[in-house]
Amino acid sequence: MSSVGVAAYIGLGSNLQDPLRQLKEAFTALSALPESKLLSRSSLYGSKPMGPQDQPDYVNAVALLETRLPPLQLLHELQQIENQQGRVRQRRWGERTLDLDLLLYGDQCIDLPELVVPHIGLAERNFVLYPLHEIAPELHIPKLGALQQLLDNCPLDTLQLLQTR
Ligand code: ROI
Repeated sequence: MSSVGVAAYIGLGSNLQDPLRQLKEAFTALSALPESKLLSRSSLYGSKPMGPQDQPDYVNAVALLETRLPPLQLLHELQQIENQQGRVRQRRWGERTLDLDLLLYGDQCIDLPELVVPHIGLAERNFVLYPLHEIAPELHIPKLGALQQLLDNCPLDTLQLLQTR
């Protein structure tokens, strides 16, 4: 990538069809996105489902991209990766093969029908905050403040480190 892009943070989650493999393949796909560079990736974490409890545990992680893609184009690329990896989502708040959430796009606040950034629910999700903190401890999040502060108010609970970087 030639000129400097925007720092975009992507949340990864899977609880179907070999979640560890899903996330590793997703990191590979993210590293091949046009106009973008994969700058950093967190460890892989195991987490109990938020939502219905009668579904498998999740594997979660966060990636940092530097990108020159505009937000909606990046969203579209993320959806394509989800689909390429045979995304199935059986029910709302239920199990899924691969979720790629655009968590943050620089310091921008985006409020569109198809995209809300910062991602809704970010402050309550330990499976997002802890991996994010691992790769960006000093991060400030638009409208929400210092990541460290959010972490202090979000218990580690059942989140566990599965595989370090
Ligand atoms: N729960 C966990 N632990 N991890 C996720 O990535 C995740 N994703 C979701 C819902 C169904 C809200 N629950 C989750 O979309």
